[in-house]
Amino acid sequence: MSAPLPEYALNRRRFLTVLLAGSAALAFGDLAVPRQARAAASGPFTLPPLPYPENALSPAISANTVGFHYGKHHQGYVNNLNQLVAGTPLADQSLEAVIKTTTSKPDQVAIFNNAAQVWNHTFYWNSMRPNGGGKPSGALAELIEKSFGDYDKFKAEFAKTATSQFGSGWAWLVKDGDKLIITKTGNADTPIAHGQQPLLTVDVWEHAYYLDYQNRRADYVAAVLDKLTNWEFAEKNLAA
Ligand code: MN3
Repeated sequence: MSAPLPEYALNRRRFLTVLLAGSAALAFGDLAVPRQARAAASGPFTLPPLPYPENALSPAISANTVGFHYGKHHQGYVNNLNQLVAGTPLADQSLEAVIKTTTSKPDQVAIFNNAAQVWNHTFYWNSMRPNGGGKPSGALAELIEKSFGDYDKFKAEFAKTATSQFGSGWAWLVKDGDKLIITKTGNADTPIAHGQQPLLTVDVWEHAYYLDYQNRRADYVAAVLDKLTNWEFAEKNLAA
């Protein structure tokens, strides 16, 4: 139950820091202005709209979880990133360029972490859809068979990778040459920092599932694979 509280507490502290620094417009806006306008007003990076209503993934993922995860955590990474790059050349770069520029640089860890988390979460929301999950079709189905044997073997390996990530992180389906592989990354790390092309991801930070599943990460991952996986999004990434 430890992950949501420290992150939220961090956002609160940043909020107070901004308030004390005299940026009254931003601080007040955080309370009063609608989400999109608020993000746009505070810096170059914005929170992309959620691709579906907050309750659309229920019961696999509740509206309560999506509300906190998108509205507090994802928004928090956007806010942090905007504060960290303000007045630097990174403020004029794309999100992907910021990630690639700051990866593996010890003095830019905070910028990398927040930029990568903004990107990873946008990718995560798009990796799911209401009434998704189950087996893919077409070229993707063939590639799953070629790479893993069959869909059930793919699913078992993905679930094993997602549940074995120690602590916070992400599980990914990644394009690797002419086949697919399953990988995991710790904390904010992301395949695009390593030149890889991801097709899908599942967030395995506790904040992604604790309100609904408590410590049962395996049940959360199974629900995503069975009910929510957005294979159309994966197909689009495969063609990219
Ligand atoms: Mn998350």
